[in-house]
Amino acid sequence: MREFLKQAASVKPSARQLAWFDMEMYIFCHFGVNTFTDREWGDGTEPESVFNPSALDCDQWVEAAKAGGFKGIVLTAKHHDGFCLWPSKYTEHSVKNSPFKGDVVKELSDACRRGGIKFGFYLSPWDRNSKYYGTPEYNDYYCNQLTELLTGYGDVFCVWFDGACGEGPNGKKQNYDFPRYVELVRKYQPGAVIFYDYGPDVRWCGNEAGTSRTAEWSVVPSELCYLSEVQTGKGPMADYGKTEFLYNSQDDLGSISKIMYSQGLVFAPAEVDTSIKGREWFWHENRAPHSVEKLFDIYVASVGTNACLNLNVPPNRKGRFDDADVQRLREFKAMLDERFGKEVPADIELVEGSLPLQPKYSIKCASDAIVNYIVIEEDITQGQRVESFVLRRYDEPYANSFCYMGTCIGHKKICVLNNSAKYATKWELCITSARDDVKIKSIKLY
Ligand code: FUL
Repeated sequence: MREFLKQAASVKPSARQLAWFDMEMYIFCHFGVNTFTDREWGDGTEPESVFNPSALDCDQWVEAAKAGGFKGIVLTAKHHDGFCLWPSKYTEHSVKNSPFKGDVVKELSDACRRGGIKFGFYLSPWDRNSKYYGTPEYNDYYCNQLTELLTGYGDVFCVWFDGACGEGPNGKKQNYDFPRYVELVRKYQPGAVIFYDYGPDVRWCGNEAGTSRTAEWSVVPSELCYLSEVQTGKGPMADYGKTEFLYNSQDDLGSISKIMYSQGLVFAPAEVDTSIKGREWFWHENRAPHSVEKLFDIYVASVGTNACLNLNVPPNRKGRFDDADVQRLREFKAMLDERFGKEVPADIELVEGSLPLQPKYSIKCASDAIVNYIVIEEDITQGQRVESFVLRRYDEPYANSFCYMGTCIGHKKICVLNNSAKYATKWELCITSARDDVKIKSIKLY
């Protein structure tokens, strides 16, 4: 077991995953025929003439994303309805036959470059318009479109594959050739992370509500993320049981009790994708954005729980973000700056004699300080190692009382202190279990 846990502790992210983790937040844009038909899933019969943004302004999207602190935008280049936002050579069902005539993918990728943020795209494998869907030719069609997007629009940071697989116009379902799609992305955009429900680089967190699980492991069994690179041997119990029934919305994907049955482990961190308003992805009339407090909770549940946040902001029929959404993004950034803009100075020391797998850190700050958040980061270039930790306060009269119990740390863990704990001035952070020598990158107080 010890040997296997050491292997589990040293499952490492790729350079593209590290760059993605550092972005922390990016914007999702669902835009297409549904924007004009008031639907969430088009059926592929929408005439091209419905797509007609009257004042498309991708620079406005980029400025709004930046004002909210977001580092990139992922655009639905094609949703399930099959309508392409770029003039693809391989179909007539695109912007080229709409009154708009332009190329939204080009407008946005250029605007992102101008604005200094990253560009990514979503290309739905499910296509309810293509006559090829449900036949082997569809995989060629899909790869041709993927190649157009990978080669025509500069650097791409993320290719987002939707796991949805329904029937096409002829009533058939498609077997998607994911290994081939992955190979194409690696060939033309080696720096891009690939999102899909099950990895390879980024996996779905399992819900669209803006939450993640208590223990969000980046290191998970290869049975869950079968397209990711396997970095270990099999678990010590793999000959006696299986983890093959893992599903991405299950509560526990990566604790010791799960990984010990695995055939091998991969590094596949989670993305939390959710919408700035309601549960819908496309623009609809009269939808107010979530409150800024709710967006903050989503931030803590995603970025603060070892995941990245992909926040959907739907462009409207003009081709602009709603003013209310832009305003909310600004307020969100102001709240992040107010809450995390300035560290509370603290003395942090490794407690002498603590064990390598159970290190303790003493944390002290000035007597008049108020600490709302303690933010801990592991050095994930060395892998994800901490299984559990506690924060205890040490000032009288509360000496030795628990104020926070946590599981994973990983890229970033934001511990929200309760009303009484925030007035403490002495704490101890105790790692209570880890898979190998713990490598903490930073402990910060806000
Ligand atoms: C799902 C789709 O069916 C939704 O329309 C949306 O695009 C969401 C992000 O992924 O699978």
